[in-house]
This record gives sequence, structure tokens and C-alpha cells, in this order.
Amino acid sequence: MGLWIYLDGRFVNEKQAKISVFDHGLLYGDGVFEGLRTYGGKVFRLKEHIERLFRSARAIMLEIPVSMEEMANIIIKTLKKNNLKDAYVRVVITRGIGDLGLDPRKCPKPTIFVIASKIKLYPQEYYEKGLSVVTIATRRNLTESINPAIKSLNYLNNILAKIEATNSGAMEGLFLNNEGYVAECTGENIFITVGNNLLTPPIFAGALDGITRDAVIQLGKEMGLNVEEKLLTRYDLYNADECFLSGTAAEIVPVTLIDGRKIGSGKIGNLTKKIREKFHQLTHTDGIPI
Ligand code: PXG
Repeated sequence: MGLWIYLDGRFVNEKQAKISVFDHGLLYGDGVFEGLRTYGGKVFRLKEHIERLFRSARAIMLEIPVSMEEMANIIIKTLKKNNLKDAYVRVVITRGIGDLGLDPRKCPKPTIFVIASKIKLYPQEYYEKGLSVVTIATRRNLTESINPAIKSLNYLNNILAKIEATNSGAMEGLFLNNEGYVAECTGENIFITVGNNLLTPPIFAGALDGITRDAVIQLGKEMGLNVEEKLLTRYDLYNADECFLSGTAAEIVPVTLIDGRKIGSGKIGNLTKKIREKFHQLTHTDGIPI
């Protein structure tokens, strides 16, 4: 059996879903992607994900050969074809097949594929007891080099960070930007709470414009918290009451240890619990039906 993969206009079985060794997505990491989730048969923030995909593509001068509406239909069709209600969807657009050599003008047609499957970033127990996070020596890509707002296929910065974190025995790595301010984690945005304040670094600090981050900001405001996008240092994190990460794949995951320092009580905090609960409610009420 296996999954049905959307690949350049048709559905192929995962065993047959192959792309060329001359695809620049593989040769140079030249392309963009998105990761979405569906909950109970509804796609969460479909429009926002598609808009971000097109923004990423525009930033690297990659023209996606389908419209935003067609892209939405492709995603829905892939979910239907695989009969999935609770899924993780990976949308990838590469520069396409070209010559050896960087020149993207030699790639006439972008490759599009969509995988609808499952994802689990951390074992379930960490959602209850919290993650340990370490600051890694590798700095987040400079916004002037590869802007972290671009969700590109070039994830080596993140992978190096993940390796460093794993080598130090932590579950996640914390990225600082070149000035030493907190940016984000390897595949998640970061939040802290201090009293009634819910704080997260601004995008310009070197973070992805996370769609879960956006939802958390909205929920925080609805809960009456004072939400601020603020430059944060590690000192701010160490002295926070609570800390958690947000991402489509990770959802909301508490952080209870940073660089060996217990955060707050060292246990998942009450605001984190409440925000997580509200986020789950939102994912089950909001969304475009498959
Ligand atoms: N920062 C980075 C660097 C990410 O890659 C997020 C933050 C969270 O953004 P969203 O919009 O998801 O709330 C991400 C998310 C995958 C995969 O394999 C993708 C991400 C993270 C982990 C795995 O598709 N991107």
C-alpha cells in the first residue's frame, strides 16, 4: 500500500515517488517548503501556510507554477486521497531539474511534491515533564545572509544546531542571533511568561514568522495577557516564570530546563497548560474542512 504522494501533477505511490539527482532542491537545497497539520478532518491555517510559502518563494525568486487556490486544492486532494483526518502535510517546491552549476535560470520547471503523513518530534512524556534546552554555539543565520523568515530547503543551520543539542544531551537547541539575542529553537519559536507578560522575540531577531506563534499571540491577548514581541537575552529566559516552544510539528511544548537552569518551578507552568489547552480547542474549531 503506502502513501499516495502528489508529485508534479499526479499521485504516485511513495515507492515510486522519486525525483531527479539533477534537481536543484537536492543539489543545492534550492527551494522552499511548508509544514501544515490537520485536526479532525480540518486543515489548520491553510491560507496562512500557503501565503507564507509564496512569500518564501518570492524571496528566492522562485515562481510557483500554480496559483494559491490550486495549491490549496492540491493539499486537500492529497489528504483526501490518503484518507487522512489527523495528518502532517509537507509541501515542497524545488527549483527543479537543471545542469550542474548553481544558475537557477537553467532550471525551467519547479518540482512540486506534497506528502501527507504523520510527525512526532518528541516522545509524549516531554509534553508533560518539559524539554531541556541548551544554547548552541552555532548562531542563527544572519537575516542579511539567509533570512530565517524564508522557509527554505537549506536547513543545515538548523541541523547543525540539532546535532549540537543532541551531543550535549538536550532535547532542543536554542539559537541566538549574531548579537547574542534569543532567536528561536531548531524548528520552533520560543515564548516566556513573566507574571502577566507573554514574551517572544521579534521576527527580526532571526526567527521564522511561525503560524503557531501567531496563534499563541492571539490566544494570549484573548486571555488578557500582556503580549509583547521583545528582544530577549538568555538572562531573561533563565529568570522567566515559564517557557514553552511553539510549532506546527511540535505544537506547544513546555521547557523546564535551559542550560542547566530550572525554569520557574522546574515543572510545566499553569499559563503554558492553559495556552496549550486553548490552542488544542482552536485547532479543533478553526480550519478548512478536507
Ligand atoms: N522555526 C523554524 C526554524 C521552523 O522550521 C517553526 C519555527 C515553527 O513555525 P510554524 O509555522 O510551524 O508554527 C518552524 C517549523 C518539518 C518540520 O520537517 C518543519 C518545521 C519544524 C520541524 C519540522 O516539516 N518548521
